[in-house]
Amino acid sequence: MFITFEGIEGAGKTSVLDRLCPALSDEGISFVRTLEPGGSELGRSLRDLLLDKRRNLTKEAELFLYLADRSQHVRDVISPALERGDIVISDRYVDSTLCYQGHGRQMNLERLIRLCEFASGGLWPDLTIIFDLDPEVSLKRARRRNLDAGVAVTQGRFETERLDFHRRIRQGYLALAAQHPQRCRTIDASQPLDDVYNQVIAVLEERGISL
Ligand code: Z5A
Repeated sequence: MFITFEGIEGAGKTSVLDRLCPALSDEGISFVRTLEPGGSELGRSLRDLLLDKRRNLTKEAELFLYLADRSQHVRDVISPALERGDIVISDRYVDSTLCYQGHGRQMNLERLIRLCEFASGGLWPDLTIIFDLDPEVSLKRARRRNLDAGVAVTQGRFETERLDFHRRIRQGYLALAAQHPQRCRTIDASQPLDDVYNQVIAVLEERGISL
């Protein structure tokens, strides 16, 4: 099974994965935890390029770097793990391109879908969990996290974007969830972490993964 976690920045995906993965290991479930950008060896270099806001990438250059990252990620990491029978859980995948580049950067969605199909070899997730919350709350969380980690509050390409950019991305995720009700499940990420985690566990249980 190929599972993706999606949502706006600071929505809590990493925090839930940090709890979920040890629980999967305790149950003896074989899984691979991965992420985009940066899931493959090449991807780690691309991630540095992509998230460095000093680079002033054009939106087209940014898009093609995300697609290059995805192509390598699918071939080197995701497909081999699925072929072994492992569960793959990726922190971000195709829907991030549709929402960030499509809704956020306002690039043509039909074209983006075709490019994502091309880069991923047509591999779509079986289940996508969308962490939904108000961007004002999630951006505060992300800034607090950066302060706690001692990195610049505005570190990263997207943290300096205006609030309406993040609002468009949120709406993009909600639209995707409505379009793909079989694949996508939306959870309320504004709740305390324990509750968010329990919502994720409930979705996984519906799909036959019991923890
Ligand atoms: N991107 C793109 O544009 N196009 C693409 O195709 C792809 C990606 C694949 C990757 O950034 C960026 O790439 C991403 C989209 C873009 N940019 N943005 N924005 P990243 O990998 O560096 O970051 P991210 O994926 O956005 O994750 P994040 O910022 O690390 O957010 P998160 O993992 O969802 O949140 P978190 O780190 O778990 O939580 C943030 C803070 O909130 C932290 O201090 C937690 O302790 C706290 N937290 C978490 N949950 C809670 C709850 N429930 N209550 C209170 N506090 C909480």
